[in-house]
Amino acid sequence: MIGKFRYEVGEEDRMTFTNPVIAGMHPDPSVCRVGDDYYLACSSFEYFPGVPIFHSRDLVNWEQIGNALDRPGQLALPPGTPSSGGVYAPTLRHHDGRFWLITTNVAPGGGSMILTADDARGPWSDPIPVPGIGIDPDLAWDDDGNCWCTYAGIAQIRLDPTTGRTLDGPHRLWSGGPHAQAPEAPHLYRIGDHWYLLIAEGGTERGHAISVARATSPNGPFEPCPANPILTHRGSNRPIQNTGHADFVQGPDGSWWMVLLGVRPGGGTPGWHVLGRETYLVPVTWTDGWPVPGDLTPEMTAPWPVKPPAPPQARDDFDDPELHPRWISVRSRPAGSWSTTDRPGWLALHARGPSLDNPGVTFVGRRQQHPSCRVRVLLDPGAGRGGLAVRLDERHHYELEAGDGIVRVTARLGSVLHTVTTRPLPAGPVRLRIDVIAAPDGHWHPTQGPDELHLGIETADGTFQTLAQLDGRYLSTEVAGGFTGRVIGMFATAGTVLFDWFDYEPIR
Ligand code: 6LW
Repeated sequence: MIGKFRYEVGEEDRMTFTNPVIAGMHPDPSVCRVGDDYYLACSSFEYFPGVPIFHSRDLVNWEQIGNALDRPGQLALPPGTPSSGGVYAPTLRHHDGRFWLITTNVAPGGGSMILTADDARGPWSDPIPVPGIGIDPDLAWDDDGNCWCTYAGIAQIRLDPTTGRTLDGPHRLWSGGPHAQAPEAPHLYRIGDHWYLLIAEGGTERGHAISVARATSPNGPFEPCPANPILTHRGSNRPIQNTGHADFVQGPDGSWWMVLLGVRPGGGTPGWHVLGRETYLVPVTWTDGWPVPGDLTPEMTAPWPVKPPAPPQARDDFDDPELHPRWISVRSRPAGSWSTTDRPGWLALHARGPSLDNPGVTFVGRRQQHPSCRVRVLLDPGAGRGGLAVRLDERHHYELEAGDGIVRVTARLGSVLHTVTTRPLPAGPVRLRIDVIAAPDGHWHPTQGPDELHLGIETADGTFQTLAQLDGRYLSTEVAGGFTGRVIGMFATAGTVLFDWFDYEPIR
């Protein structure tokens, strides 16, 4: 039977898929369906552009199609914005023929805001401020046309989404289980005869959990599900931890699913996750009118055909004048700080700050998405200085920096700033390379770190001259704190530095 079905859907189709469905720092997923298309948004914190937007036809393979906050006029992250400040959890909905996105910029001078778009690819509107509400706002409409905005706490207002004006409230709704910390991430849905309020509780760390309550009106009173929390991996030996912050969606076949965040801790105890919080997919069935999530595992099965994932594009050679939406910068990316036309086919970065400790450093990077990966750049430092870095935040980063006749490996670990080694800079453009090697399975030791980073120079024939091997735990969320994961990227710390290409390849 299975064989017959496989034949019918075609040899290239397959039913199994791998979690996470969006790897790397893509937390707080919110999803909506428009016909046969799915769209998903995530948090982005201190990075610009903000709120990555993804598209999928099968809920499994996701392509980044833009960022909702991609103009400086939409998103200000001043230098005083701390790491893990900035843009928190969005909600993405499609209503009345338009996309609606609500999110919160917790940076100084920020606040909650609504954006709309006819096409999720953009352009997205300028933000409509929504004053006076908490983080994690949700939007839901009832049949009378009322728009309900529910946020962390859990509280709710009725608002005019076209002006951001509160029309009613706030009212407290429900705060999850007794003594639960951090009731947050609410999403409100009308499903059948009930309004369901799906929330996260327990904090976004190992205690993270998903609970649900229902009512016959969008304002309650809400009756908690007797099986709460309906999903948590706390205290378990499962490889996916910190599971929470979910959003319901129906698959192409009408079955129910949730997208949610989780992490993959590595190494010994207490376990270090380095890729940030990632987006997972789990099935949901319904019993007595309550949602029952299935097993959340790295290998999953979908009841509809799923194409094998396209191999990640290894090289960006900067031939396109626009940067792909996957490239992110720290707090801002002023027009004068980068160019693909100074030397066509090269990315030119113009320094704004002297080091990666600087909140306004010129940095263009991408999320690390695989536990083991190889990253290489071909860089011409000219008379400037710059290189290749693995960044967790200002106080936690490793980098290779070329300029002033040397290549330097620097490690910044909290208050400690250390030059690990230096080497004379070879003449002409230089290839810098970082291999991230995850700790092997089956060699568990309590003090084993999650991975090792090998930083060095590559010769034209591909020979890797390792200059330093550094323990990855110091670039983990458990050490640095906060909500983010690693970003690997190019930077300039003096003058102008040119990059011909940037390669990112998973190592399996
Ligand atoms: C987000 C909150 C959370 O606003 O973490 O895991 C916060 N959940 O809902 C930052 O991502």
